[in-house]
Amino acid sequence: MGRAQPVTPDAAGADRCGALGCHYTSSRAAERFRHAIIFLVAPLTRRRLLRAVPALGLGAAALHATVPHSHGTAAAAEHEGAHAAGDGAPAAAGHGGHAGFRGGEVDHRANGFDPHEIIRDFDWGTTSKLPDGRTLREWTLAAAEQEVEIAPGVTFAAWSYNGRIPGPTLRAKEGERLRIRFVNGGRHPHTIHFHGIHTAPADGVLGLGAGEIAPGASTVYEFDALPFGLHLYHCHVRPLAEHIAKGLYGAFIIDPKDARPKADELLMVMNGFDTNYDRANELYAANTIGFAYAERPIRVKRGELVRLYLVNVLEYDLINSFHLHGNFFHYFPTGTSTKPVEFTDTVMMCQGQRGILEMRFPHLGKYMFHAHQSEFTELGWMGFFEVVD
Ligand SMILES: [Cu+2]
Repeated sequence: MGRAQPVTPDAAGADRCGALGCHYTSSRAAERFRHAIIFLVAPLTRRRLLRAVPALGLGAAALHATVPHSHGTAAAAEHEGAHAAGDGAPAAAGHGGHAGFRGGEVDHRANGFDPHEIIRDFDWGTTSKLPDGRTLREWTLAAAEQEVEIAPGVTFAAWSYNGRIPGPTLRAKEGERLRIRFVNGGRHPHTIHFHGIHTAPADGVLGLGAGEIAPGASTVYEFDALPFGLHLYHCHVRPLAEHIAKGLYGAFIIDPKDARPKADELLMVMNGFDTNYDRANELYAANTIGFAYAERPIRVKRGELVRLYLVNVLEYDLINSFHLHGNFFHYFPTGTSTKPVEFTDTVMMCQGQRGILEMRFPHLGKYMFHAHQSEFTELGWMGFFEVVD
């Protein structure tokens, strides 16, 4: 391990990293909205990153040096630590011959969330009865700013709902009354815009209802759970792309009155991270952490019905996709019908599109899933199902 690089004050009073080629300065000089620090030997796009990813994997140290990344406010110490950890660490080989960010592990505890928990974590809120006998279901969501380690050694100055990305997977039953209290704990105005059928004031956009919610302020969104299906929510404050790309989004499921058949239910929100704020993503994932489900496959049972709620919130890329190996699935676009429209192994989605996939695995073993844009796959958006008895 090498020693930490010195951080020295520059003429403008900012802390500047002494590492060769590192343009890092502390938050004192950093532009306030982005609070992003770019560490690069040259302007690096994801295409350059892809060329740098060796066929057999990319270690955390190499990744740190290669991926443009951001540091949060007053992150000089963290930055030093990252350099120190990076020096001389070997690049570990990925398994299976595909490129990966191997050789290190994301600290899910420090992040405050784990994609392996998010995948089966459905938040039913708290319920009570309204005078008319209907169920009222309630949640509180708070926006916050936090550092998230999105790949080993790569941190991103994120914005989150309830400390996780994606935010809580809100789940209700068709026709219930829903009440969501929103508290803005961030330093920028935010909202929650829900997809679904509701009145204009509940839409969570500028000029309607409470409009944009100022830092420290709160509001309540209330509407009926309609229609049944798989929906999403996200912040709708301008610049919209950045408010979404920072991490303010989540899935929102409304179960039909006649419940779907029992299944092993999973959630994947396909996302990406623009770590150098050039409006192109450097890292891709389902549920935020690249390669999380490759490092530790998702266990499912042979012959059991698996229901995957799949949402695309990817910003900056026009399309995303999901492809399953060794199997086919029934596809229910937006989940608004209980009859599938397609039996396929690949589905393509624009931002905001979502759907339910149902499958049973007839054979034991590991089955890959990934974006069928190979570039996204190589930059994190892939994993495995591990079929067991
Ligand atoms: Cu926002």
